[in-house]
Amino acid sequence: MTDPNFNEIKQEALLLQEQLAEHNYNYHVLDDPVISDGEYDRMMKRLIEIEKQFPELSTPDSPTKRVGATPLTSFDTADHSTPMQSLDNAFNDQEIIDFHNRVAKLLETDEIRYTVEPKLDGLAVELRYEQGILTLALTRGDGTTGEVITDNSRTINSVPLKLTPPADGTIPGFLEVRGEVIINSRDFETLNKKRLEMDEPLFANPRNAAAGSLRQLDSRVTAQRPLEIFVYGTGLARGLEADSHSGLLDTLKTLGFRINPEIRTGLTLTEVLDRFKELEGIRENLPYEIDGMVIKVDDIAHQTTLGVKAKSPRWAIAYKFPAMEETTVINDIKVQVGRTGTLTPVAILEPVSIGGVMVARASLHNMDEIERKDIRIKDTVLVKRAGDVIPKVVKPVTAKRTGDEKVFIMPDRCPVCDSPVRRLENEAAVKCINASCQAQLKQRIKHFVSKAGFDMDGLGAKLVDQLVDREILHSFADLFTLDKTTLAAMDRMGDKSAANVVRAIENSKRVPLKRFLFALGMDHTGESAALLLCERFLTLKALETATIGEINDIDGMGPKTAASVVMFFENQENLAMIEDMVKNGVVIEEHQALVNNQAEGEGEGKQESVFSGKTVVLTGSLVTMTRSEAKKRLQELGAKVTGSVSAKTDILVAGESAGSKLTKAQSLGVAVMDEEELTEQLNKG
Ligand code: D41
Repeated sequence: MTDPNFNEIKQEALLLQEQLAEHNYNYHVLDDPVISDGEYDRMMKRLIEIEKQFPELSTPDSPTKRVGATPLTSFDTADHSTPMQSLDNAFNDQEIIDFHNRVAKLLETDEIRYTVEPKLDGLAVELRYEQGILTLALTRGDGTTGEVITDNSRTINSVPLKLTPPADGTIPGFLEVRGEVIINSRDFETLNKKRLEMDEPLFANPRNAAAGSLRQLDSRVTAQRPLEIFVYGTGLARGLEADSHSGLLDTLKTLGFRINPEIRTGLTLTEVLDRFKELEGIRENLPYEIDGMVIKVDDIAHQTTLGVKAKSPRWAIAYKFPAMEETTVINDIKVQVGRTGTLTPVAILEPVSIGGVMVARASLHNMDEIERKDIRIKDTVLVKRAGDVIPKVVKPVTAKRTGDEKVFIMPDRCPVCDSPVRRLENEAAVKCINASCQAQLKQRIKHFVSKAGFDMDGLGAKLVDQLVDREILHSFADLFTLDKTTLAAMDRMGDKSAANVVRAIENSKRVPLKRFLFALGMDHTGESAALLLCERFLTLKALETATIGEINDIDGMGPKTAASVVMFFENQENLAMIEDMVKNGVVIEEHQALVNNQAEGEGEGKQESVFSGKTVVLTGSLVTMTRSEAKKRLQELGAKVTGSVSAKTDILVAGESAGSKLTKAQSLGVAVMDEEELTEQLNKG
């Protein structure tokens, strides 16, 4: 029995499928959405409804397949049409030069150009398309045989369910595409935070999270995970011609695949080595983890001449970054007392070199973390160092346990002042609540004199420790009465350095309100909160009498900061301390209000933003925030954020590698703003 409206409904379904595929591509491959999430969801809901009623319309390439399918009981395995090879590794420039010389000798030419790709730290997969439709997805497995993960792959939004026909309309009849499935670093953090709340085991790193998500028997679970793909090559391919690797990537791009924007082509050997240094530099700012760079001979005729070895091609090599994870032993766990009295357990490690830096200590955060990870004294542990941050203990290597390990117990007395500690309700932190604890005083003073505070150059940690231990410093105010003789009498100080410190203290006495507030070290009040407070209240006097409500009403400010600021200024001792500082010569400069402040006489301190009432379009990729964050903040400042550029657009915010929208905006004479200007304006707002 067929529905009399079947043909009409079929047309609607086909249209929805096509439109959803396109919007999905715009969003996840181009990172350039043109409709709202709400609109997308409504269209998807309607299509699911239709396909439920008419299952024959639910084709394997329908966008509804992205939500997952019935769970499996185990994974099937299947062979790759051609083996997925691995890569040889190199760890220094010389090994790359040797690689180049081997290649040059075999090719009998020095004229070799390379394509270099960031080496994504994810999971290698192969996607098979028959007549343009995704029919099979396999993990790399051992290179010959992989696990069938087709349903799971369909849930990855940047995996095309069918190929986009290029301009001439011909699509390869059979195509295997290879790529790396990843989870970006920010999504990984969010995922782990959720798992922590749900009491589920945490993933050690984004790579494990990607692998665990892709190897789910229930693809509906995979669909909930923020997986992404970048493709880097092909397996067996019929009906696809390319004479260079870069040309191949271009073709894959036109077929609808996501290609990493950091890939560079046409590089000489020296340019390859330069690019490696460059990637090392931007590594921390990339939204995903990479563990090196893959170098490929670009010319496919050259590749063919070079051929393959047993397991890897002769025309490619991976240049790996030094490992940022190492195993070592925890010799002891000590407790440090912070500026606000928080007791932080610190692992004292058997020193180990991680990526060229000796590491002897690693943060363990708090007791909850130690218990959750079950970290014990004498455990062999995996330690990770990333950028400039304090190294972290990732997990214990339980296989190495001997039975001699000891469970760490948090002391119930402060290791510095011996007063009892307290664990606040609903908080992981254990605190020493003795306000005159010397450990706290030391940390508070170090914070006070730091660059973002009073910026007293030369007053380093060791000097502060001595001055507190010898009971010369009891409060911030004492800093301003330090003289040359006192300072010169400290260890490792001479007349000259003492004089320099005295001068630095003298010069620091005139201080902008923002730095003064930061220096005070109130809970939950870092540099950005200090700035917000300044912009709202302008003077210390006004802030001293502010209410929780007034502070909480500031955009970007929360109740925790509001409560801590009000509590700070209600405390008579704190007020007396500020008075002492002023007596000792400190001049707190009133905050310089921004020029485009709202008309005078307006009671509210809220400023007019350049975005208010404006129609704004975001394009290209942003480095310091996600598009959705930028969108949210713009909306908070009164902007209307839309997807496409038209004569009605007031401002186009163009991130990196902005494309057609930028061209269009320029031709329409629309104001264009780059990311730097955007952040500046957002911070003003
Ligand atoms: O980003 C990667 N992880 C990556 C891996 C890449 N960009 N290119 C790769 N190219 C190859 C060859 C040259 C063998 C086609 C690879 C891999 N292989 C690879 N991934 C896992 C094993 C090998």
